[in-house]
Amino acid sequence: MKTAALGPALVSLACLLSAAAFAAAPAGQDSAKVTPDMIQTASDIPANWQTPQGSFDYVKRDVMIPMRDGVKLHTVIVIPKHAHDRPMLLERTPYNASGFMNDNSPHMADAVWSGDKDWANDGYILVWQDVRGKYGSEGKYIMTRPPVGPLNPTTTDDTTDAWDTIAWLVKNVPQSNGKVGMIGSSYDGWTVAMALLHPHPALKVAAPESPMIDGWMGDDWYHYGALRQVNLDYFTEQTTKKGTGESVPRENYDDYTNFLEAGSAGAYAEANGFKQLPWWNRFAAHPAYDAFWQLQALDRLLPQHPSDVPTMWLQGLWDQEDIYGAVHAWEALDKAGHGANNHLVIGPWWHSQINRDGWNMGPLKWPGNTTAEFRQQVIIPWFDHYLRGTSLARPLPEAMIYNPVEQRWDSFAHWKPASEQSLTPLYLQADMGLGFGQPTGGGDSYVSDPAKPVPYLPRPIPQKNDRWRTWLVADQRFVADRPDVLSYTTPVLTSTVTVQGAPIADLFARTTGTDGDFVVKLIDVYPGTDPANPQMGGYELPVSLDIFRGRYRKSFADPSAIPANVVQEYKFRLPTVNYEFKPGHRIMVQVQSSLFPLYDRNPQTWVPNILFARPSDYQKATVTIEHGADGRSAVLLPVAAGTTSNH
Ligand code: PG9
Repeated sequence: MKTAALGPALVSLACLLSAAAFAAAPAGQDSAKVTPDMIQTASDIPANWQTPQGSFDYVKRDVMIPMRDGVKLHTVIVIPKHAHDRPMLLERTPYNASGFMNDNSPHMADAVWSGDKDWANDGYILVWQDVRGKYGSEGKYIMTRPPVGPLNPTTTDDTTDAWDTIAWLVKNVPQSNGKVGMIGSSYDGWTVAMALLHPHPALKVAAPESPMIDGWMGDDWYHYGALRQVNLDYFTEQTTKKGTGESVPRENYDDYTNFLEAGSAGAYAEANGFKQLPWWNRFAAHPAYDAFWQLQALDRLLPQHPSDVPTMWLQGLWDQEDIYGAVHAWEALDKAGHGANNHLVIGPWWHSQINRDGWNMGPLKWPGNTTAEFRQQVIIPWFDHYLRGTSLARPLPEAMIYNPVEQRWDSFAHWKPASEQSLTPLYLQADMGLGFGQPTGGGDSYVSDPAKPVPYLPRPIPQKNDRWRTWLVADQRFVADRPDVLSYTTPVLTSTVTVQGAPIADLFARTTGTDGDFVVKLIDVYPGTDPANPQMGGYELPVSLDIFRGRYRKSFADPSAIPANVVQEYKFRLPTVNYEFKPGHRIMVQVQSSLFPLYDRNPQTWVPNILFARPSDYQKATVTIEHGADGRSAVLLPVAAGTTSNH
């Protein structure tokens, strides 16, 4: 009361004082008088700053597009100035639509991020949208929200949101020709694939790039049941905040140490607060390939709802994040009879590299900028064909796969899905040999020690950095001296072995443990010296590799303990290749039982959920890889017809 009563008196006192302040300038310093316009008590930041765009060659619109349930999604639309009759390129993202304009240049092609510059130069209207619940969009965010159905009892998903967005765009962007193409890589490739489950009629062409298709089988979360634990950062980055989330704080520079000291992946996650994250809790309750995973696997759903939209399924040969998705989505559609409008493209790239420069893949250098050339000469003309009616110089073949040895694109009028491949076994042999001849008896053993797992990169391995992008082409000599890595090698080749398709690892192995992982790498061993390129002398280049969790050898949905000391077959598909092993080179197959810390450690004793294995569960095991009467271990190669081999 007292303060309130004094209020007006205080105000007039303040006025008197400030009047006194104006008057109080020292004699002779009249120019130092303080006037009211010098004083600002409100914020210096205007509520809604608008950059004058008069000189810009584009117009940017920030809009909220209403979905069928009333939720509004934040969408950025960039339109070339004076445009009319232009196609629209739509990308739906959880990674901040506003960030795709990452420069304030008045020129559209300079203002947009690297992946869209060529599209801007071609005159496209560019549209980026925040998915539900992320960044500027309303609604609830759900990680790769499953389609409406048993796992999603609402009326909306990323299929309906894409539909509603396209319906709005064709009505509300008068500069467009009413035709939309969808594009995007990884999560944004997943949103393209989701749109294809029931596409709006104005969606005329689509390119899911490195799309996440089956997170359990071979994309971001697991590979055949082995957890990709370095992706635990993704859980927090994506779901701790509506905007950019936090990454997990690190005690040590070397993630090998961080994950080893934590114990299990579950212990690491929960020590870092993950129990607060609904996505982690759902994830941790479903370590096997149960209904939770099966019902959201897009390579299962797409053939049930095939679209007529011409679609380019695109990924990298060494895609370190989503190497499974595009190939499997394309195969599933092709096998179900929808090959006519679905195409497969595999470039010599790391994950999402298509949107950046493509001069090289780690130490492998290409004769040109493979990504820019592909964008300008293949994908944009192909989109133009469906969105602007322009003719194509040549039709897109069923599959286009880069041949990294000949350094050229190979076109395939009929690319066989893996189930139709004919395979030639390349057998593991005695004395660490490798060859196409029948193997002679025996087996080789190593001790797999969970206290000393095999690293996937030379240590120290910091939290994801540039080495992450190219780890799949790392020279494998860094593990050659480890006693727990078996390296089988052919003699020097005298003729070319061409491999086109998906190699299959077919191991016969026994272990003293009751669970275990198997890593198989198909490697090209370069000749010992290369005067033109000295650092490639003797290089051991992984051509295709993957990991398989032994408990799933009989069923991905119902894991079972491995009977100790009993030979079991572990058969799993490796990533697709288009490769030539040249004369003077040797082929190598490496076998090991861990790939750490990218994948969590298998405790090697049976536990119901490996995510929560206790420290005492982690036990050494002696693993024997058979190549005799007890089983002829091999990598089954899709050797191209016409290839000759001397071994
Ligand atoms: N590979 C990332 C991802 C996709 C989908 C789910 C989780 C992670 C990405 O680059 O978007």
